[in-house]
Amino acid sequence: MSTVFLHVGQAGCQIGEALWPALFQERPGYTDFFAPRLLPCPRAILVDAEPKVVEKIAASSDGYSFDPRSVATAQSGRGGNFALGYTGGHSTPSAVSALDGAAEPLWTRALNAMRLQVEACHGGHLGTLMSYSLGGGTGSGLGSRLLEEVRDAYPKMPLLVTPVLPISSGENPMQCYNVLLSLSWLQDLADGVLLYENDSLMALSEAEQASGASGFESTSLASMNGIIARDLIPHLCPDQVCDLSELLSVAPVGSMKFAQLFSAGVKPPRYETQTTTKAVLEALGGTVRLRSRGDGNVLAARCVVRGMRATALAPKTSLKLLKP
Ligand SMILES: Nc1nc2c(ncn2[C@@H]2O[C@H](COP(=O)(O)OP(=O)(O)OP(=O)(O)O)[C@@H](O)[C@H]2O)c(=O)[nH]1
Ligand SMILES: [Mg+2]
Repeated sequence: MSTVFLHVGQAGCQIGEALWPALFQERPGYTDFFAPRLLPCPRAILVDAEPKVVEKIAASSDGYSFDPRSVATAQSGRGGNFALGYTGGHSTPSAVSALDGAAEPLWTRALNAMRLQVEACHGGHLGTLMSYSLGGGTGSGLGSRLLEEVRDAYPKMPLLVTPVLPISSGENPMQCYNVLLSLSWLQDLADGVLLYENDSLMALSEAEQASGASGFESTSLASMNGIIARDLIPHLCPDQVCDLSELLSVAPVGSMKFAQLFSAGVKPPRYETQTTTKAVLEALGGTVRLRSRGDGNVLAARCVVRGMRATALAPKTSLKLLKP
C-alpha cells in the first residue's frame, strides 16, 4: 500500500526536497514511499514550468534516486500568474502553448507520470499528497488544474494538499488573486488541506535560530521547508503503513478541510507533578505559531507523541488542529 506525492512549482518541489531525505531516514526503502530499485525510488512526481529547480532536485541522490520519468517540466515559468499556470498558454487543451510552444499540456505529462507511479504502487494506491505554493503562477494555477485532474482520475483516493501562503508583505502583486482562486479550488476538490503560512514559518525558523534549536545556519526557504517536513513526518510515518484517510478522519465534518500542523520537542514529564498531556501542551504552547492563534476556534485535534530516537528528527510531537 503506497502513497504518491505530487510536488508542483518551485516551492512544491523544494518542499519535496526537504521531505524526501526525512522520509528516507524514517522509512529507508519501505514500499509505502519508495519503489524498490537499485536505489530506492521516491513515489513522487516533480512538476514545474521551468526546469532548473526540478532538474537539480531530480539529480540529487542521497541513498535514493528520483525516477527520470517522474519529472515534468516546460520551458518558462508562469510569471506569478494563476491564469498562465492554469491554462499553460493553451487556448484550448489541443492548441499549441503560446508560452512554450508545446502541443501537450504540462498537466497531461504530469498526469502520465503520475499514472506510472500509481500503477507501480505496492499493493495499491492509498492516496495522494500534493504540495505547492499559492503565491506562484505554477503552484496556484497548475496546482489547481492538477487538483481537478487528479480528483477526476482517482476519485476514490484520499487527496491531501500541503499548500503554502506567500509572505503577507508580498513580492508579487498578483499573489492575493492567486491565493483566493487556489483556495477556492482546494475547498472544492481536496479532501484535506494542511495550510502553511510563510510568515509563520519564517518567524518560527528565526526563533529556532535565536535559541540555537535550528539545524540550519540561517533562516532560509530550506529551513522553512525543514519545519514542514518535520511536522509531516509523524503523521506520514505511523507504526503501520501510511494511510492518509486516517489523517483525514479527524475532521468532524467533511466540509471542514483546513488544518494546521505543529511540532515541538517535549521534555520527559515529571511524573509526580505533570502528565504527558500537560508536557505536550506546554511544548506546543512554546511554538510561535500556536501563540499567535489562541485556541478558541479549534474543532478537532490529532496528537502524535513519538519516543526518543537517535535521529535528527526525534523526539517530536505533533498536533493537528482543525479550524472552521
Ligand atoms: N515555504 C516555501 N515557500 C516558497 C519556496 N519557494 C518559493 N516560495 C514562496 O512561493 C511563492 C512563489 O511561488 P513559487 O513556488 O516560487 O512559484 P511557482 O509555483 O514556481 O510559479 P511561477 O514561478 O510563477 O511559475 C512566494 O511567496 C515564495 O516566497 C519554498 O521553497 N518554500
Ligand atoms: Mg517558478
